[in-house]
Amino acid sequence: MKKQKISLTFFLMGFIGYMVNVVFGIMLVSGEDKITEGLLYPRESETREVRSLDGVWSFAKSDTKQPSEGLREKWFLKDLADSTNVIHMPVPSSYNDIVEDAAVRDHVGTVWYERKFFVPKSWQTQRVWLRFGSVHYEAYVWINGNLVARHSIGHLPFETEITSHINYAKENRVTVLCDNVLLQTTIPQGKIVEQDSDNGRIPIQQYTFDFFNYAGIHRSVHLYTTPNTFIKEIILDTDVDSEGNGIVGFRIIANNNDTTNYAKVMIYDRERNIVDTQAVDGSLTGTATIRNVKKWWPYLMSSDPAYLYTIEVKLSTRAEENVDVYRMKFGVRTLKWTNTSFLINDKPIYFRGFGRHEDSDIRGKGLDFALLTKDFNLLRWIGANAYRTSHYPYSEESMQFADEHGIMIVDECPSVDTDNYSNELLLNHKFSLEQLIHRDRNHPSVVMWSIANEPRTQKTNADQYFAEVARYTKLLDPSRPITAAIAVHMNSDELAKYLDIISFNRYNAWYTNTGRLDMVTNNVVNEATGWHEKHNKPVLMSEYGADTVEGLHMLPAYVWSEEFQSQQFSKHFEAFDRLRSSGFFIGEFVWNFADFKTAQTYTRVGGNKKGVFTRNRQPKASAHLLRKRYFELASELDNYHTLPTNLYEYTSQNQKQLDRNEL
Ligand code: BDP
Repeated sequence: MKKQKISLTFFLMGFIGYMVNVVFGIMLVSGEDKITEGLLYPRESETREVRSLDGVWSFAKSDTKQPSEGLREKWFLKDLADSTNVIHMPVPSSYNDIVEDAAVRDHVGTVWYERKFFVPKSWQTQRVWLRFGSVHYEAYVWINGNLVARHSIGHLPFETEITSHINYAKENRVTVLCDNVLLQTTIPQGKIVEQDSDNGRIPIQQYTFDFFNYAGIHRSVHLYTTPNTFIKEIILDTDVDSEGNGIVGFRIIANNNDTTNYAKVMIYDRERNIVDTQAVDGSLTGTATIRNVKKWWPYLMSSDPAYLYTIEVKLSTRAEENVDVYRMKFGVRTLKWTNTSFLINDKPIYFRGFGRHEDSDIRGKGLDFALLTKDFNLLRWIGANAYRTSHYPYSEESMQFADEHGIMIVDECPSVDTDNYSNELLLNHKFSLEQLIHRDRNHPSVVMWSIANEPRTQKTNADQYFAEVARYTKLLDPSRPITAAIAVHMNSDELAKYLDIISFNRYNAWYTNTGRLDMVTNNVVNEATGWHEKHNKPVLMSEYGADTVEGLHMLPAYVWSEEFQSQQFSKHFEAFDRLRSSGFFIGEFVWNFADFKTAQTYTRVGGNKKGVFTRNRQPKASAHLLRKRYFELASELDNYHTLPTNLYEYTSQNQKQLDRNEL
């Protein structure tokens, strides 16, 4: 089915009665047949060059009352500064917190970005590509005034070939229009309402999800080259045979689809030794074997976790040998699931992890390598082995970090609080999963797909809707189980039956029975048991927690204090241990790794404070408690006995004996 759609804000502005002069006319967007192509992560090789366009761009916010002004006046045809006032804006970053102006922070609608660049003459014989790691939510891109790309759904990459639009003899200009409007048919959903203000009637963006709707060019922008004939995709499918050899199925897709292409595939181990070489032609499909493979294990589940190999693909055509070369890292591991357990390399997984956000001060959701590195250091420090990319796909760079550090990922699409089911929403939801799976399918760290967070699965049409989302996800990737973080009561939920693993979010002693630490443990045990009994599937708790202001201490424990968070965690730990002994419970994820910004409401003091770390990544008291538990679990479940020497502070000579008795 083909569908016609115009840009969100333009649609919206028509809707609320503004004068619209849509420059693009009607854009075609198709439905299920929309399949992502290409998008290999930009990597240099002897046949490819990569250039970053990150840095300081020019930026202009549209006037909320004249949202289509820039399009009407064709700002993309000349320098942005010749048409409007521009300011400096870093890329990558959200734009919201860079300026001391609430109008920018709370802007609804379109903004403009622009920068200049040169391309070396040597690129003239190559194809040139422009790639965005993510622009939230909808993006239009012009090169030297020509519209070259359009993409919607934030948190996911897109690219386009710009070879024929490039000037080799002079400067080039890239202009980006970014639209942050969320509607009932976007993923995630939002709603625009018009309200009276002191400055007249204005559009307000409403949304139910609990994180700030940051917008802008959130991830890196790259220019890269490929030869004329190039490797468009590499799809891996790994397994381990009964003798312990790694089986690496690979499928290479070249852009020209020519059956006379051929390729040489080499597999290297971590020490750069060649462990297998394969020559393939025609279909470019084959299988490599790694004798005595070193499996990819999660952190603390092996003494040598996160082992990665490198696959090197050299593509040749009848006319030219080694026309394109691409290398990428991969891991070999198996996943299996039953109605009570989830196994990696035939060993049961017990998740000890977090729900998280891509969020920090100043840059919002902008990619930041210092933050990324710090976060992975903290994950290791605390002994976690997993996190969920709540509530949208995280950066490609973070997925690479997860592979390298052995952190298992429950990879979530951007559907949060899914409601008001419609065909258009369904198409966009499926497309978000298609783009996500296309992007992340080769990562060993990705062990599960999460198809939604807290969808309203008790509502009319939820059953039919999620039957289709689940079917489609499994069709795209049968090798990983699917889950969703459910908050609806099990008696009214219509989704869990379609999942392989049931995840549930519940805030005992916080949103229910606030402050009652004596009403946590049994409730958690009963709810998890109920889910298992109803659906006969493994169960994990995907969110629990309490808002906590760092430095607030109250004895006896009182909501918002550090004591309360620690004690509420501890009550959950008791429940989890009882559940572990009943055999179907496979993991615990604290909400949240760090404090994060939300929309302004009277329930949030400077944002959501359920972090175990502050927004600035400093530990609250609960972090130390959680660290003990996660390492103790690693020791008990995964034979990991090299515990950090500073896990317990010295208190007395008697302590060791007491600890031993307790363990
Ligand atoms: C859950 C949501 C999460 C929220 C959390 C909370 O999944 O996004 O941040 O509640 O309220 O319902 O802290």
